[in-house]
Amino acid sequence: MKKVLMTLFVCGVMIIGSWQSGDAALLDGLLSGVEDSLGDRLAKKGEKLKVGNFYTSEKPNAHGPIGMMGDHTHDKGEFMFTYRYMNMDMDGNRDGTDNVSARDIVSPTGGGFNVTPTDMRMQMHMFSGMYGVNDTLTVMVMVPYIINSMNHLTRMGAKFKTESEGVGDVKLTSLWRLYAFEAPSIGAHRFHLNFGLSLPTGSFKKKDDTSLGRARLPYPMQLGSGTVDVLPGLTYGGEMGDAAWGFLALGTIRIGRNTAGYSKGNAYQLNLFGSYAWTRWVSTSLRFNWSDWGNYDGRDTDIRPHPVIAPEDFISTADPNRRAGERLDLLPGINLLFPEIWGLENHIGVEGGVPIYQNLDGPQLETDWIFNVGWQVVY
Ligand SMILES: [Cu+2]
Repeated sequence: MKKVLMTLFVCGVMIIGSWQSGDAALLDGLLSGVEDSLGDRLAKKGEKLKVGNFYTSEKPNAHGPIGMMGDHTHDKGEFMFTYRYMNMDMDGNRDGTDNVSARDIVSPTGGGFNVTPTDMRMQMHMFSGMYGVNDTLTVMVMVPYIINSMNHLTRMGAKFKTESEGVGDVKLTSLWRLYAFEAPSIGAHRFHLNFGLSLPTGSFKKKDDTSLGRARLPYPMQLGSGTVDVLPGLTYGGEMGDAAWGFLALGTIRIGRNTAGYSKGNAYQLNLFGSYAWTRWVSTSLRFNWSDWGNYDGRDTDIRPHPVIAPEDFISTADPNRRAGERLDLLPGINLLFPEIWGLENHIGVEGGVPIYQNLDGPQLETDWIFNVGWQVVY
């Protein structure tokens, strides 16, 4: 089912991509038909339909909630630098939609594992740059620095912590404006296509001290996928008066396997958000983020936390078939736009939230709390 959805999603993006290449006369005909009838209706109200690749900034909600990336494009020659701090706290385990206690997971009559994670913190410093090459194409580079720490409980009742830190996978993305139209009574509507590559710059061979000595850390503590990942996406953004809203679908498709012998699961996420500008400088937002990610293909034979016991029986995090899940997050946020300083436009965004649904191939650590803050400078 997941594979089917993923295929449909990629096909959809590719079809839209081929429209953009301009040889689909059918779509052009359809769009000009819609344009004509919409134009006629608006003309009766004394309004003119504007069609083209335009975008307005200088509003606190001109950019989406800060936890989203690739939600907006830039005009020719515009440059934007962003720094984000992202924090995710995971506390307690879940199997399916049910909570399971750490004691139960390591009990011989319960889960039967020898060790279990109890909680984890994932922090990320994300540096990104966007540049408007022309009024159709915006390019984006994202460089993450990841800091992970995980606490564990053993069957004997001992506790220990593992940590990993370093650069994650660098992403190169292009955003292609497809279509935009606006008129006073219908607001503005814009569509763009996202297409990117994630490069295997993050380590997937991190080691640390465990209860049984120094060893390669299990899957969730690794920093990168080790594969080149294709990142297709589609974005719609709307705006009317002080309100803005949008939809952003993003996929992650792994190409081949990494040198450790596995590939992480494919994933996709769907975002739906609305925002409202209360003044020229302050807007608030609410975002729903649905994400779905698969189990791994293959395994890393160097993830062997015990010399005799099979990795997937020893600890759940070493099992490539206990990685998948799906989750719906609800994230309120605030965006601030500051007055220009030295010709630079400054935005600050804060977003925090909680999952309202999560279903995991567990036992697996559940997400409890998400916090994103970021500073954007547009030149
Ligand atoms: Cu930007």
